[in-house]
Amino acid sequence: MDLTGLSSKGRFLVVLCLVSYLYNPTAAEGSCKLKAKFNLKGYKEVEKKTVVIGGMFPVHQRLIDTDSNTTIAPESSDCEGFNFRTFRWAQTMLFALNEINNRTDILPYTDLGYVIYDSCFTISKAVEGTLTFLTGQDEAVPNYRCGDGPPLSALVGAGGSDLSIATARILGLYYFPQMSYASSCSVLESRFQYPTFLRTIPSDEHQSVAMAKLVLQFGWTWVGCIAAEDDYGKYGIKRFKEVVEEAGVCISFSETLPKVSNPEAIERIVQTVLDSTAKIIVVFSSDVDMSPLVGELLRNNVTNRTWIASEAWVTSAAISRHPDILPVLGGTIGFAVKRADIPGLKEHLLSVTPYNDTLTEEFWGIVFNCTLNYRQVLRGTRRCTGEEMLEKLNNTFTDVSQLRITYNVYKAVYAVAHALHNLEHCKPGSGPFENGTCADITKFEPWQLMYYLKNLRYTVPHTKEEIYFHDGDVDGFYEILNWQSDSEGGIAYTPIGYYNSTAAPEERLIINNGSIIWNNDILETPRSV
Ligand code: TCR
Repeated sequence: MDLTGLSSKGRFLVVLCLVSYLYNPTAAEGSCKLKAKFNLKGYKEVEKKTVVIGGMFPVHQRLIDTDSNTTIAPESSDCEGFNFRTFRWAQTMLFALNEINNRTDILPYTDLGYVIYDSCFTISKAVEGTLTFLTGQDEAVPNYRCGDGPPLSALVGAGGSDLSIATARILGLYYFPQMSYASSCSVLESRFQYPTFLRTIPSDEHQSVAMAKLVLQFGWTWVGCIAAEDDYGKYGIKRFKEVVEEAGVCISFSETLPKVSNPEAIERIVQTVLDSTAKIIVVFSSDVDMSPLVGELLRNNVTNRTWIASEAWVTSAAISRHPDILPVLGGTIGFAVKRADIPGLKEHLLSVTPYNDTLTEEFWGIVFNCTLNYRQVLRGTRRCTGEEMLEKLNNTFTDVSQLRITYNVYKAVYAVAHALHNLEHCKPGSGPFENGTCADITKFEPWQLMYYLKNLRYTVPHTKEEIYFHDGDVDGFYEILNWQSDSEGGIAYTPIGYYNSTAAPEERLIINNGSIIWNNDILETPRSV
């Protein structure tokens, strides 16, 4: 995509900051100038009536291990492990901004610019990005809004709950709004702790209860639990256990998936699974943390188990597209957030070129196994022509069949845009602030935008879903999916029911038992022992 295409109204701002700037505390001292070093499109001289939205996406999966010796000045670490799924999320934010900037009914007099950071699935990167965003500097020097650029509106992000918990603490200090698309942990419900946090993904309170109800509905009384070593895993599984244990279910084992590579720990977990008589195993984890376990399960050919998936891995191609996955994870049942079709998104994703920014350059090199960097060409890597065709690839990035978190990103960007629109179209005299005053879109305060976000009600384009927040949260709705074999021997995510937290208690969990196919193509409900 051509970033300059973002502006239909002639004025806009594009700042794309990335991961890899250096941390150099002395250089930033006392300076309030935005340094263009890693702003990929540069910082266009700002005209009035541009508002900047921040975005944060875990595009890389981890930090590169750096030397901890202190004989040289420390630098901010680089990241590795490019993730196609989360890169799609980041591109969806650009797509939504582009769509909004082209519309004449939302923010007709204002353009939305953006700054996007890569949180690298790492808390320190998320904090660094937040400080950089707030301060408007390449270096994270806490000096809120020292720049004289356009007003900042909200941060869309940051990815996993552990990251958002950290960024929400900083943003909360300034009463600065954060709109999350994937951070579902129940602790983020607390407006006392996180006063300016909102999200388009339901709280896991609903998911944990829904999972527990599912286990009880099938009459299972003996289950194993595995959770990632982060807030998502820990709190998700804790609440699940509370509910099932109260109903008399026993927990056979409770294991934790390590955050950093630890093959021995994974082998131990697989041994526990093999040694246990429990046939039902609940896994609360992201696909990234779960992947090593899946590899080990495949190596040991662990079959005859029924896996219960949390939202973060239930539609993950990184897991379900493993060759030979069917005998091991076929029959899995899991919870997924709402899916949508977003017209135009596929075309946008296919229009990405290697020259957009450093992320697209890296992406291109990885998907086409080539490089645009002449030094690497000298070292023997094939040179990219730039004419390679994304259409020809069957890739997670361009796969738009399961737009779920992607849809949440889309909703989050629209939420911020609608709130800004309402702020801009306030009528002086009948405004919400003191003596009926309004905020000024060219220089509003974060708490003023927060007012509009809290009281927002809007309809999402195309899907016509109506969104509003109760104290920052949305209703708990999940589709329940079953992993069945598709015509090519891969996995199809077949819907078998849903969970709706707003229905009457006995009508919340609806499952069509007849449509489930269990592990090893069995039609009969498995027993828990
Ligand atoms: N909430 C998780 C993170 C997460 C995620 C995902 C990560 C969710 N869904 C899909 C990668 C892919 C749901 C959290 O930490 O809150």
